[in-house]
Amino acid sequence: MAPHVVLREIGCRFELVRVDISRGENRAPAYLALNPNARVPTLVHGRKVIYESAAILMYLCEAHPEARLMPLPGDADRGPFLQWLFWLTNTLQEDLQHWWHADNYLDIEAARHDMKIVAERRLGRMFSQLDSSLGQGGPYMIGPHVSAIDIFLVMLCRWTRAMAQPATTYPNLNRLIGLVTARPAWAAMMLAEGIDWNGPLAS
Ligand SMILES: N[C@@H](CCC(=O)N[C@@H](CS)C(=O)NCC(=O)O)C(=O)O
Repeated sequence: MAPHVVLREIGCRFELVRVDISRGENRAPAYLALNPNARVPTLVHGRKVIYESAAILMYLCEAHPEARLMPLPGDADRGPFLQWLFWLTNTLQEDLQHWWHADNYLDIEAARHDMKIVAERRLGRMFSQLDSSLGQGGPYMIGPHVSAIDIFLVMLCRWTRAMAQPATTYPNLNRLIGLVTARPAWAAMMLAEGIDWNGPLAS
């Protein structure tokens, strides 16, 4: 979702190729040749193949500085940008993976159940941290201007939709979700992906 929104924000031409995880298409040999992790997304740009959505975001934002979605080297906001991008991808997203895909980590059902409970507790602390950070500055993660961080974070907020305390219940996060989802690039991404905030659109 996040690289897809950024592609639309920067306004470059691209072709979207659907990889249906529910049908195991991410494990097909042709896809594994591009991304041996069997994960989406993967960006193919000429001869370059790039996976990991945070890396794809940086790659796209650097190639299109005019979109102003990432502070460039030398900018005072570069440090906070990198901090949040790495934290979102290696900390917040990891616990979200534990909640959604406990089966990737544990074989025993009871242990998976425990893992989800712990993950949800940890996620509550992380979303409180984000909400408080947004409350002190904002309305975006690195101040008054939207960046790729906000797009990446709102994508991860959607992953909480089935949890007891989804991200929308945190006031400052909810304001950010409203701002990002109101962007035409976000709306176009959701339409093209055939999803809404709560899940897949009925076919
Ligand atoms: N760190 C990777 C994670 C990507 C990821 O986990 N994608 C999920 C879909 S949102 C996936 O491909 N899941 C397939 C699976 O776990 O089998 C990234 O940010 O690109």
